[in-house]
Formats: sequence, C-alpha cells, structure tokens
Amino acid sequence: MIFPDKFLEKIKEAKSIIFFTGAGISAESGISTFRGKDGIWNKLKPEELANFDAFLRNPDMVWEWYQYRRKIVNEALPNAGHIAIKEFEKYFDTKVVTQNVDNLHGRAGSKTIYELHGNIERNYCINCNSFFNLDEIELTGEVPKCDKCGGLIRPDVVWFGEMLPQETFMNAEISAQRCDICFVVGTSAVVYPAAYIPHTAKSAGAYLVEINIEKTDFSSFADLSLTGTAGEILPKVLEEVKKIFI
Ligand code: BJW
Ligand code: ZN
Repeated sequence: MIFPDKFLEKIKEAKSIIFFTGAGISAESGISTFRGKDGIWNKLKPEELANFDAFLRNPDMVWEWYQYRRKIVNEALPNAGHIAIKEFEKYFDTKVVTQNVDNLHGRAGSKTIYELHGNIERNYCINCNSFFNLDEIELTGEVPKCDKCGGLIRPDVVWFGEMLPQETFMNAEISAQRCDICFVVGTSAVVYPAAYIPHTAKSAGAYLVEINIEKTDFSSFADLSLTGTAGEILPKVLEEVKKIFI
C-alpha cells in the first residue's frame, strides 16, 4: 500500500495521536456494526431498544438483547486493528477515544481509553445507582433486580437522549485539541456529541485520517480517506511508522 508523502510527513512530525473508533473496528472480531449493510439496526429499530423508555416498557426484552450481545463480545478477540493501535504507544503519545462498549481496546492492552458510550460488561441499578459486575448478578432470564433496593439493573451504556459520561467526554475533547493526527476508524460518525471529537481535532489543527470500508458523509471532511478494513490498513500504517522510527 502506497501512502501519500504528506501523510508520511505528518507521521514523522507527530508527537500525539488519537484514534476515534466505532463499531467497524470490531467487525473483524465478529461483532456486528449498527448501521450499513451488515448493521444490526437493519433488523432491529434503535428507538425500540437503545433508549431508557424502551427499557422501562420492556426491561426483559432489552436485557435479553444485551445478554445476547455480551455473549458475542465474550467470545470475540481483539483483531489486528486493535492490536496495531496498542502498538502505536511505542512511538507516540496515543489515546483511544471509542464509541464502542465491547472493551476490545482494553483487552488488546491499550493504556488510555475514553469510552464515550460506556461498557457492556458493567451494570447499575436505575434506582440507587449501585454498580454490579455480571458475576454479582443472579441471571434468571428476566431483568435482574438490585439486592439493595429492588430497582431494575441496566447495562452501563449510553442510550439515545442520555448524557455521555462528562469527565470522560471532557478528557476526550482535551486529547482532540492536543493531538497532531486523528484517525477516525470504522465509524459512520453520525452520532453526536461523540462525533464532535474529530471536528474538535481538525479545528485545533490536527491532520484527519479516515479508515473505513466505504466512503461516509465524513470522508469529505477528512484530509485523507483510506478505504479498506481496519484490520488490514492499521497494521500497514504501523509498518510505515516502524520504518520511520527504527
Ligand atoms: C468498517 C468495517 C471494517 C464496517 N473496517 N470500517 C446533535 C448534537 C448532539 C446530539 C444530537 C444531535 N443530533 C441528534 C442528537 C441526538 C442523538 C444523535 O446523535 N442522534 C443521531 C443518530 C441523529 N444523540 C444522543 O442521544 C446522545 N446523547 C445526547 O445527545 O445527550 C444530550 C442530551 C441528553 C439529555 C437531554 C438533552 C440533551 C447519546 C448517543 C448514544 C448512542 N448510543 C449508541 C448505543 C450504545 C449502547 C449499545 O451499544 O447498545 O452507541 S447508538 C450506536 O451508535 C452506538 C455507537 O457507539 C454509535 C455510533 O455508531 P458507529 O460506531 O459509528 O457504528 P455504525 O454502525 O454507525 O458505523 C460503522 C462503520 O464501520 C460504517 O461506516 C462501516 O462502513 C464501517 N466498517 N466494517 C473499517 N472492517
Ligand atoms: Zn438499587
């Protein structure tokens, strides 16, 4: 793969890099994306499942959907894309800002990860906010109840209409303001406020590189669009980095 000189120049000069990632980076680990041709929301309507009212209306169904996805996530492994991102830490101040809830960046070993939409492995009581790991919850097939107050337990993810974790979002914004290159990997970049992150980076002067299997609405905004899978392109970018720094 031949990369443009301008991009290689930017890599040579860069000190700080952020990866803004979405569901596409985990596709090669066998986890479905939300939108696009293989997206889960071609079959299930987001408004029926990923919002708090839906959970109150039908908690068992929403819980079951998350249990199904947890099983897939548990059986999945980080892929070459996640692993390449972790390797960037050897050469740059590297931060991962992810919209994903699957913890695959964590399992690949990335050190600094800002999870903007939560983490599917954690849960909390909607009444008293107590946190529960999955092994602390009695699984019966129905939505579990809090052993302290009897409230419904929900996954610690951000649904539509809910605030993102404020400190995490603020740290992600600060990283975006300070980075030299922002890679936008495997995301349709249509969900806000998360999608402000690459815009913040660009406004602050960063070079913006999109990696996606297809053109998105975001492509015209990027300085460089690399078309292909994250698992195939990120290791190739890493090879270039190694050539420059070794
Ligand atoms: C590959 C590949 C391969 C495939 N390699 N690439 C303007 C400003 C602010 C807010 C809004 C706004 N306009 C509308 C809103 C509201 C709303 C929103 O953004 N809606 C838009 C959809 C229109 N936002 C919210 O509600 C947010 N909260 C909020 O605004 O709070 C403010 C507030 C609160 C209260 C009162 C008043 C104000 C919250 C958004 C939460 C999103 N949550 C979800 C679910 C998380 C839990 C779960 O997983 O179940 O997060 S939705 C879903 O979308 C999930 C994802 O993180 C997110 C983004 O999706 P992503 O990652 O981009 O995936 P896809 O599928 O869209 O794209 C995959 C891409 O990969 C594709 O491009 C493929 O081509 C590519 N690909 N294979 C590389 N191998
Ligand atoms: Zn409780």
